[in-house]
Amino acid sequence: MTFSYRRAISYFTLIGLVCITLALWRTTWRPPLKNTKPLSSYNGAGFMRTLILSENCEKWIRNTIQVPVPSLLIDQSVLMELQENICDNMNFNQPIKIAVDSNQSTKFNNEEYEIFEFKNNSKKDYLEFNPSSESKLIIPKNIPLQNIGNLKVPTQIPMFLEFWSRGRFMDCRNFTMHRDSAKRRSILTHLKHLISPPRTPIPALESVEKLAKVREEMLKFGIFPFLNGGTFLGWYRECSVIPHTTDMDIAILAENWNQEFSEFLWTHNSSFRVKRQLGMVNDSYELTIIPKTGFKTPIDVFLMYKEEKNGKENRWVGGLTTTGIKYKYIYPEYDPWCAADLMGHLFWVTCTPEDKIKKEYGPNWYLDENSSKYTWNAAKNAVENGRFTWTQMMTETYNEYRINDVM
Ligand SMILES: *[C@@H]1O[C@H](CO)[C@@H](O)[C@H](O)[C@H]1NC(C)=O
Ligand SMILES: *[C@@H]1O[C@H](CO)[C@@H](O)[C@H](O)[C@H]1NC(C)=O
Ligand SMILES: *[C@@H]1O[C@H](CO)[C@@H](O)[C@H](O)[C@H]1NC(C)=O
Ligand SMILES: *[C@@H]1O[C@H](CO)[C@@H](O)[C@H](O)[C@H]1NC(C)=O
Ligand SMILES: *[C@@H]1O[C@H](CO)[C@@H](O)[C@H](O)[C@H]1NC(C)=O
Ligand SMILES: CC(=O)N[C@H]1CO[C@H](CO)[C@@H](O)[C@@H]1O
Repeated sequence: MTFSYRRAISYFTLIGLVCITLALWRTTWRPPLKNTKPLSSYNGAGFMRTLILSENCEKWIRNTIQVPVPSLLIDQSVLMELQENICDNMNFNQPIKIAVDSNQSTKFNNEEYEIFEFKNNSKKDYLEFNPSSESKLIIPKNIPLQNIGNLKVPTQIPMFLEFWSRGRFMDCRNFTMHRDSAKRRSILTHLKHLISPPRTPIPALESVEKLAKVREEMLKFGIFPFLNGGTFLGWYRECSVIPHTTDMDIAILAENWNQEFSEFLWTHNSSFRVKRQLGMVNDSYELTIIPKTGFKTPIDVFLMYKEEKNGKENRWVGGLTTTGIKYKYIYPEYDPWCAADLMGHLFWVTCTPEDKIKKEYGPNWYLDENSSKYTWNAAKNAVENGRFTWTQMMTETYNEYRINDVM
């Protein structure tokens, strides 16, 4: 009797140990680090084309659009015709739309033009149209232009038109946050920090500058990133970066992805390099890139996929644990067609920010409490989504690179 009793105890202890080991393995196992590939040189094959205006088009512009002060051509129908670069049969029965820097003291009026004003603030990386009106519109400042007389003509026309259609300005809320001071933190939190020190928060301004640099590099490939996750929450709630965040998040609609950009990241020509690649381009793809300058802010880039559900179009981004479990963060109908200011830099955002934030962070999104304890797979809109196999994790879907701190 005693004997079998003992046996049962050791048996259960063994099972217990196995369970604990399995549970630990499930959360802590990760595929080994991989060595980086040597960087090559980028040949420019994937860059957006810049138009060189034909002689005919140049002549047409010189003859038709003579402006007394420096002006920017913003007329969509004229630009679409110029994109053909033929200009044999130019006929416009509306006044041509041009824009003039609001600091111009020479005002002019002419029935042939519809004149808009823009503000070119040296502290911002964007131009602001209709600055004083409700329908403010902002576009990146760094646009290739060709000067013809006083007229500046955009020469990446499809890109310029996209800027225009994504330009509606969205304001942030600028809530004043009441944050826990270090003193008020619980003993438990202190203990936790002793065992696993929290990652160092990122410096806001420099991080935003790097993020703007990523946007510039992506635009060379026609990719339009938009703010996502904690970076998006910080922008909307605080017009800033949440002080306790440790990385930046942006997303790209999957159909807007250009594989050339990831080629580019493996060259000397990018200011960033790949620290980690998760998933596959068609499933739960995520890149973590870091600036080559040694500045530590990691930037997470997510692809946002489309799916049909009950006749409705949903969007989702993936998440992946080190052991291969996939998550889906679901957003019904994503609409990243608006533009925002984050510390002087332009970023695209959803036109319905509050709606999206409530989906992800719940009704108490405006409290800091939740976001400081936030773990990535606790989002309100996250569901499990199958898993990658061990072989996939070892070879393809979890590549974290061994990168020396000194580069
Ligand atoms: C990439 O950088 C190399 C030098 O590091 C330069 O020769 C080459 O022109 C650059 N490529 C592009 C597309 O700018
Ligand atoms: C207007 O601002 C631009 C730069 O934004 C500057 O180059 C130009 O000289 C200014 N013009 C006047 C009249 O101040
Ligand atoms: C905006 O101002 C900068 C100088 O601050 C100037 O180089 C640039 O050409 C201006 N852009 C336009 C569209 O006027
Ligand atoms: C947010 O509010 C603070 C003070 O209340 C102000 O200084 C700051 O300019 C505001 N930021 C934005 C982007 O509106
Ligand atoms: C993604 O592509 C791979 C082949 O590269 C294929 O095996 C896999 O089924 C695809 N996944 C999805 C979700 O379409
Ligand atoms: C997920 C989470 O932590 N939710 C909490 C957010 O904050 C409110 C109010 O403080 C709590 O009631 C939630 O449980």
